[in-house]
Amino acid sequence: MVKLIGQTFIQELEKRVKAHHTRVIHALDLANTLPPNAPDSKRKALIEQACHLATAVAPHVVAIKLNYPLVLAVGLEIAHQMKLIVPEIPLIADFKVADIDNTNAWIARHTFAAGFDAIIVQGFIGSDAIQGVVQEAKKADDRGIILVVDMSHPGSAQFIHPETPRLVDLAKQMQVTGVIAPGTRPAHVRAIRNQIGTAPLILAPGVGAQGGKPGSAIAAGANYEIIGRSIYTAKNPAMTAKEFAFQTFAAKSQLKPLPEEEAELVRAVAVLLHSVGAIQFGDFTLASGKKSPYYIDLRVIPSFPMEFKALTDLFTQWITGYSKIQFTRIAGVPTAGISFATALGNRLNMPVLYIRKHPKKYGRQKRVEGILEKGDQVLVIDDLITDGGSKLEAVEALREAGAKVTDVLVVVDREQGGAEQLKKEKITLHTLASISPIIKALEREKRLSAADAKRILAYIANPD
Ligand code: NUP
Repeated sequence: MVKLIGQTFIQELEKRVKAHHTRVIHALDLANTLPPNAPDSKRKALIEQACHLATAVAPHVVAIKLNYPLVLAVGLEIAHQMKLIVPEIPLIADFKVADIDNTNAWIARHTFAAGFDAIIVQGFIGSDAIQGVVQEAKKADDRGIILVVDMSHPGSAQFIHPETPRLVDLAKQMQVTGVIAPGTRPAHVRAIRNQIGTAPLILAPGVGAQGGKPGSAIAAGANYEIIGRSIYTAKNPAMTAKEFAFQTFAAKSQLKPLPEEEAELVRAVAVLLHSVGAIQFGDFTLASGKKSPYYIDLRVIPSFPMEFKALTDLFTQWITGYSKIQFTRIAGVPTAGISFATALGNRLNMPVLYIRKHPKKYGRQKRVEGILEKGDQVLVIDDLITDGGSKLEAVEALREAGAKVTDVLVVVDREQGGAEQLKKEKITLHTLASISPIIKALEREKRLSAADAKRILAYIANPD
């Protein structure tokens, strides 16, 4: 196990979670009450006000974060004062340090000497500049370093977010205490958690005033939510902090998509299929001879490179974001599944196999093409599932060839009993989107009239 910088800080926070049932870090940003060049008496009064607030919220928060405006207004001394009044509360300096190593070291030295337990540092400054802070943190009895790898405001999308994966890699490599991730975008928090592993802390600001829903970043994998204005501007900050404490503590880390993520995934799949004509509405006669008011043909998707890439992105997002499926190889079911499996394997850098419908008439009569090694766990990919027949044939061929198979992932489930059939063979079916939610999404997107949607949903519920 890697030993992160700032172990004491990590343990102090965790102790407070257990003792106080909260995962709130209060951003105590009171500075706007003090005009520039205010007399000393006013500054002292602001320190008192901040300490008073800290005492009031202390039972409901794991830590307090102070930022530049307040420290610039009243001086670093505020940390010392706060430590005298609420010594049990860890203090985080939100200085988003972003200078060269030498300057950063000085900033960190003053900050830790003032009594702060952890400091927030920008990731984009690079490892040498961060190292300046690391050394000071170690000298000061192993204080915490929180690296900014993404931010909660809209502008983060411009420069920081596109670099988040590299910044997360840097955070891992430097074994920092934790990272800042946007509480306004739980899906980003989840991606960061998946990449960074379980040990480093994720602190998520943007909850409350900036629109993040309390508990949603925690559900996506954050350890703590940073909440400022919603608490200190409340009529009763202590009571409000207590409510947030309850909401954050009650939220549990979930692996399945959050409702809003699920809705977005379904919407994205539905619009993609509809825009390339992979789902059509009318009167169709299926291969079985039965009539259907809709027809799905996902084999057209690879003919649209942009949409094919977007679908591969959705598969990747699903696998890396929401699933705990373990696999060492990917196999495509003939014929449509083969192109999806190939694209996905390429994206994930995983070996790909495919299955033949019929064994080769010559040679070794193999049904599984590609290299399969003993004990390989294979994820089976296909475009569509109806009753599960072709998936079961593929699973049988793979198992005969020595593979372990427990999961099948498809784009669309036609909701015709496929999942139940697979379950009998101890296979779990995973789907990007099922047909009913797709129909509802297309209605919401005004690509299908309410009357047609109703008729199709009725058919799906009762196809005969
Ligand atoms: O990405 C970030 N977003 C953010 O809001 C990184 C931060 N450090 N912050 C800080 O968190 C911000 O400066 C403020 O101190 C706090 C959020 O406060 P509020 O929006 O809840 O009032």
